[in-house]
Amino acid sequence: MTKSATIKSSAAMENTARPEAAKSRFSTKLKVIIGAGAAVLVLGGAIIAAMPEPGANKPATVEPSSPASATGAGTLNVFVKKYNFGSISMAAGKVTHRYAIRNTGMAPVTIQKMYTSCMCTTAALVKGEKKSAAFGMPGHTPIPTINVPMNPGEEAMVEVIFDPAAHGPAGVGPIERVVTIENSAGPPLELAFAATVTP
Ligand SMILES: [Cu+2]
Repeated sequence: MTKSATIKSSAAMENTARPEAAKSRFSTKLKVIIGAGAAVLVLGGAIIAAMPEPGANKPATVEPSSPASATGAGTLNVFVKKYNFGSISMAAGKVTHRYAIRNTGMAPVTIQKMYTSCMCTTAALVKGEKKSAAFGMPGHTPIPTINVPMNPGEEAMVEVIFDPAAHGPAGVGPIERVVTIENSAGPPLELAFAATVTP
């Protein structure tokens, strides 16, 4: 497989554009590791997520380096939108889940704000080595603008912590919560989780 053919096929499969540097590193690794198409998506995501990026070490409050309107549209996507913790107990304490989100579009996307639907739940953005503060429910805690840039192809994690004991004895039973991510690409991205809480 030639280098250009590798780039073309991986780009076509994901239907997304990557920065040129990421593409060439990606295809070089790909040739070494495997030529099969099915693994490209998985490997590509893992390699890109593992790569250090210039923006990754900046404070979360830094403005994006280029405007979202530069070329085409950015698109913020999540791999699994709804997660189920199953049966969890108040006695066992807080539970955590990380959602993987990715800019699958052609232009940078800015993550502006993150907040949760209830005071028992917090959400933090983990991008590279950086982790934001944990944000809660509007009205209970301040929800500052964070302006975290996501370049095309970039991934981050949304770390959600749910405290099943936060509502006291009344919190027993099935629950559902939502984490909202306001972003420059369009309507807010909503991540949901469910659980059944026991004492
Ligand atoms: Cu709650």
